[in-house]
Amino acid sequence: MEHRFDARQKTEAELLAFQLEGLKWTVNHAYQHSDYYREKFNEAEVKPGDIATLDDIRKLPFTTSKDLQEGYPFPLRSVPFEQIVRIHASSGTTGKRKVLCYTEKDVDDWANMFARCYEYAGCTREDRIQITVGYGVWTAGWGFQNGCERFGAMSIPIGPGNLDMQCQFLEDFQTTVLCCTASMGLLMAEEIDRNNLKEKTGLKKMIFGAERSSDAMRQRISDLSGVPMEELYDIPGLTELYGPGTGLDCRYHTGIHYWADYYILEMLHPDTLEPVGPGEVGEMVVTTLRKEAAPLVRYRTRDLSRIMEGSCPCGSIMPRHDRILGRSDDMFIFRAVNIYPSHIDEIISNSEGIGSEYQIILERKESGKDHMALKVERAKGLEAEKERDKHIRKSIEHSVKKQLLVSCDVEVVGYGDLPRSERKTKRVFDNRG
Ligand code: DLL
Repeated sequence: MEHRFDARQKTEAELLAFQLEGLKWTVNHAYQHSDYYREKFNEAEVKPGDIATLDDIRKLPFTTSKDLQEGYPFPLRSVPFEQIVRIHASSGTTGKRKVLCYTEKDVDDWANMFARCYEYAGCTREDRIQITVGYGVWTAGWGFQNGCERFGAMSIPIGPGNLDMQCQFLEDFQTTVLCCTASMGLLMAEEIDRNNLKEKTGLKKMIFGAERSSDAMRQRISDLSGVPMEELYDIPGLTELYGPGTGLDCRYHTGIHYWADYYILEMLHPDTLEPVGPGEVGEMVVTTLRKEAAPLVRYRTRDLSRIMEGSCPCGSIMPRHDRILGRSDDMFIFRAVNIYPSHIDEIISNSEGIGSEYQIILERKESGKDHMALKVERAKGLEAEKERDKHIRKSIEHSVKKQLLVSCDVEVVGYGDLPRSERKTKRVFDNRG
């Protein structure tokens, strides 16, 4: 297939040279046009002229979400207002929203970057792409929409909710690609199954992201929707870095190819901020190469992943990172053990007789002791049965104890009893005050 939106650079050396040019441009642009960056660079005693190699990125100071919040409402702005054509804000519900502004070129670059995602997912212009993520100030709907139009497939811009209409559109328009959050993917798959639509739709692929999805969740989505596992594509993205579409796992699923001609990705230890070793988990720190309105210089995303080594059978020179494993701020400390929700994902994915949804509820007892409850759903089609439920409970409690070295109480609830979301699902409830 012709790759219209792939990077122009054809070798790694060309890509690195392009990155160096972009890095120099960004540092110069930010220094010249943003008071915020100029001050930060001055404090760190670094000038644009000090960037001569890609390694010189390490001379640059970090940018954090706190900087974005302090600069509200137009943080990192590096162009005059008359050049800003749009703003977006993160879905975050805590503190001030992160607001990012875009020039016409930023919007255009993002559409090209996103069109590449459809290309890597093996879409064609014959595809009919139903977009069920939110439109509005959130980047999601706009990202999938503009990318789809740029790519040239037919878009069906429905947004979230309205499951009846979603299913009717799937059937009437013979949608071939469904774009959603992972949570909405599960909801839609359950709805397809409930309405016996598997045979009636032409659904071939699903592209979902905005949150982590466990292996168990992807397997359920595939089983219920009839879309094969190989055709489920994980798409990452964040408001600060344009929005969705910063990479995609191609059909070989060897990791997420990230668009290294748009940004540099460093994988750093979250405490020391030094590069982690090859293949080790670190925090993703990104520096943009051509973003005008709100460039990012060493922006700490808090997302954790690792660089995948070797090459992908698809032949792309775009480097890969693993799926996003969690966020450093998702971690909770329970009885002195650091636990990530992804640890629980893994245990759930390897347990029999249960569905993919769960909730972790942390409480502090009057005695002052912390308590962890884990709610899981019985697998679809299984009735409550005392002995079986007890076996499920005990086996998950045992796995948690063995793998995380802490105790928890498992409760088995009916299939579909835990809340479903059309956006991002909250699964950890820390009520310890
Ligand atoms: O969630 C953009 C997006 C929309 C991506 C739709 C993909 C699909 P924010 O609301 O700014 O933007 O949230 C960004 O969500 O830092 C990650 O922690 C998390 N995230 C996004 N995609 C994934 C993914 C959008 N595929 C934050 N896997 C990021 C895991 C993800 N986490």
